[in-house]
Amino acid sequence: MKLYHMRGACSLADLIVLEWVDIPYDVVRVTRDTLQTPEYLARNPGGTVPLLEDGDFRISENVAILEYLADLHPEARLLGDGSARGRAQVMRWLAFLNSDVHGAFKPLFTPERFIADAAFADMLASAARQRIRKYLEMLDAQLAHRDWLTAQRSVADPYLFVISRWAIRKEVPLHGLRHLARFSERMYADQGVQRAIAAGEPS
Ligand SMILES: N[C@@H](CCC(=O)N[C@@H](CS)C(=O)NCC(=O)O)C(=O)O
Repeated sequence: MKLYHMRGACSLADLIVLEWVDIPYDVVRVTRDTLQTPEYLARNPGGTVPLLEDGDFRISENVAILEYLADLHPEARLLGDGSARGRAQVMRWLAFLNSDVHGAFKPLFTPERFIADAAFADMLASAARQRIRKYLEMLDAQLAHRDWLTAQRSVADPYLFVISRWAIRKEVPLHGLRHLARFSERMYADQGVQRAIAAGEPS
């Protein structure tokens, strides 16, 4: 299996899941520039990571990739406890992270796509940080009485881990979000997470 990954990107979530389900993989490291080359766009017209190639099967979109990897190894139970309700709970958090929370970071990563006048970039960034802070409060509350977003470890957790790393990098205020902080510590202590970071972001 091949995973296309960009340093610091949401594709780290897929690397973590590859580690958790113990599938051998190769990382293809790309940059924002590579993503716009005709060769890459032929593979993924969206020009984004992650992109997964499994033999002759190619799939983009993070939610689809995470679900695919988890489905290949149902014994790892990364999509809930096997019940329709368990899976729905995992998908609920994954959808929220991928659409709302991830989307709210876009003005911080690529402000030029949202605002032509750089003079307003600070206002845009500050509004984005406030929006993200609200989302992180919801996530922190969800973690108040559990170790993971749902009753057991799932594909939603590596996505949240990526988001919490972004929040630090982009200076989103994190004061008081102690459940989220503990969640990050748990993830950093996990050997699969450590291997995924080493594979994707070698120093
Ligand atoms: N809808 C896509 C979005 C993925 C996405 O935004 N990836 C970012 C990295 S986290 C990316 O490739 N950005 C490159 C760019 O937008 O130029 C998905 O969920 O997989």
